[in-house]
Amino acid sequence: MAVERDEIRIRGLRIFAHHGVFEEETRLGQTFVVNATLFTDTRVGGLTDSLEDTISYADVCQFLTEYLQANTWKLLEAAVEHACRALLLRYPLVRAVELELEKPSAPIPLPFDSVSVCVRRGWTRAFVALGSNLGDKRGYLDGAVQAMEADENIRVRKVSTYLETKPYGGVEQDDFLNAAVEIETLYTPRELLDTLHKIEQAAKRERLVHWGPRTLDLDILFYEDLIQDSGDLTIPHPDLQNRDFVLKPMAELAPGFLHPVLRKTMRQLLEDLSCG
Ligand code: PH2
Ligand code: MG
Ligand code: MG
Repeated sequence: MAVERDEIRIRGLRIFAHHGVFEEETRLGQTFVVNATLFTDTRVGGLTDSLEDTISYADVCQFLTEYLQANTWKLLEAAVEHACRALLLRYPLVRAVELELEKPSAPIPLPFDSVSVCVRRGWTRAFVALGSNLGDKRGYLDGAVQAMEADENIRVRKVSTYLETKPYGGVEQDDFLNAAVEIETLYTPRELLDTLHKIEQAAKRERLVHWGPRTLDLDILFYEDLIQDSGDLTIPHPDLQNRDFVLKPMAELAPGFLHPVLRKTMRQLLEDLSCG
């Protein structure tokens, strides 16, 4: 979500719609005011001077108006959450969006100017490790990539070469097939983890032996440069620097990607491991 620094700003777009907790609000409707900032790269459009190379703000205003009129939510929070998502799916050039929805005539029996909810949502670059050492290994990895592609909250950007690797970690078992993928996702880290677990379960993964044979193992390696340790979800993956079956695919996908804790690139980490 960090790269694009250019902004297309829409201020004061008035939309008559029916969102609200109270029955009168959904029945009568009222005017809402939208402020939107689209984070995108305007460089190409700036140089070609062609509307095809950018996002038409007129189009976005029309889209937001129709979207907020076609649906009804009780909460401003729900309306902005859904509208952000709809915008990000509709306009692939938008990396992130900040959306503020104001309700100047909100039912508050006190003097006030306006109330609003403002959120920022966007695509996050993340990396996922894939592994299989049971059954149709290639089929399980292919299936996992397809399952990620089929999820509209995930865009698969790059898939590494599949590598045959010796089991790491001491358990005697069959060789692995390993890979990594670069994705962009609208999911939070927790939502992404839950989604990957569902894909694993669909591959009939059984957690019998810890670190034992598995049809499909999907691990979050990085979520942009996020550093998080919350029990069952540690990002970056805490052992990736010791695993050549992770570093080789990572060095192929993103050799210059910097490990946010170790402050070394994937290329450097792989070299350290090969030499150490
Ligand atoms: N996964 C493990 C344990 N050991 N070894 C290889 N080569 N590849 C893996 O994916 C792997 C492993 C636990 O997740
Ligand atoms: Mg694993
Ligand atoms: Mg795992």
